[in-house]
Amino acid sequence: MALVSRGFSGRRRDDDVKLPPGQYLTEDFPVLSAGPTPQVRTERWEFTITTETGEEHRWDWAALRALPAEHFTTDLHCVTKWSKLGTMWEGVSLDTLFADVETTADYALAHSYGGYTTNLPLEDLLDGQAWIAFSYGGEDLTAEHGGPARLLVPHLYLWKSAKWLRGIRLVNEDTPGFWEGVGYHNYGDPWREQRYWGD
Ligand SMILES: Nc1nc2c(c(=O)[nH]1)N[C@H]1C(S)=C(S)[C@@H](COP(=O)(O)O)O[C@H]1N2
Ligand SMILES: [Mo]
Repeated sequence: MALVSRGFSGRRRDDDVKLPPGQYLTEDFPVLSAGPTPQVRTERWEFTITTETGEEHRWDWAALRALPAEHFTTDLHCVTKWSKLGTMWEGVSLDTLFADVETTADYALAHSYGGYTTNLPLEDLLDGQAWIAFSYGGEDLTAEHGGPARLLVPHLYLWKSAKWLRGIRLVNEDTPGFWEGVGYHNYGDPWREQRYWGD
C-alpha cells in the first residue's frame, strides 16, 4: 500500500491537489517534537479521561487493544506548512472511548507523557473525527511519531494531535495548551489557515 500511495502522489504537482491554503506537499514524514521523545513502555502505559466532575475512566494497554479498532486513511497538515496525503493508520475511535463518559463539558485538554498539552472543543474529538492511533503504515507507531499511541485529529493542524497521549481532561472553560499559549491559533483549522492568534 505504501507503493500505491507513493506512486500516486508522486505524479501529482502541488497545484493539482486541493491543499489547504499556504501548504505544500511532502512525501516524507517529518518529526516535530518540542522536547525529548519519551520512551513509554506498553506495560506501563495508561490513558485516562477525566470529566469536569473528577470522574476518571482509565484504560491500560490491554484494555485499549481489546476495543474495536479502525483502519483509516487521512491527510495531515502541519502549521509549518507541510501536508502529507493518504497516510494510513489504525486506532481506536474517540467515540468508542467516550461511549460511557457522562459530561456536559464543552472543552478538552489532551496531555501527553513528557508534559505536552493541547486544547480543543470536545465536539472535535467526536463523530468519527479523532482516534488514538497505535499503528502507522501497517507497523507499530514509532516513538518519534508518538508511539505507543498518539491522538490523531486530522481535520485540525497536526499540533492538535498529541503524541504519547496520556489523558484527556474535560473542562467547562477552555484553557490554552502548549503551543496555543505561545501564540498558535486556539482552534487551528487548516482550511481557514488559522495558524496564529488573530488569523
Ligand atoms: N506530545 C507531543 N505531541 C505533539 C508534539 C510535541 O511536541 N509533543 N508536536 C506537535 C506538532 S507541532 C506536530 S506538527 C505533530 C508532529 O507529528 P510528527 O512528529 O509525527 O510528524 O505532533 C504534534 N504533537
Ligand atoms: Mo507542527
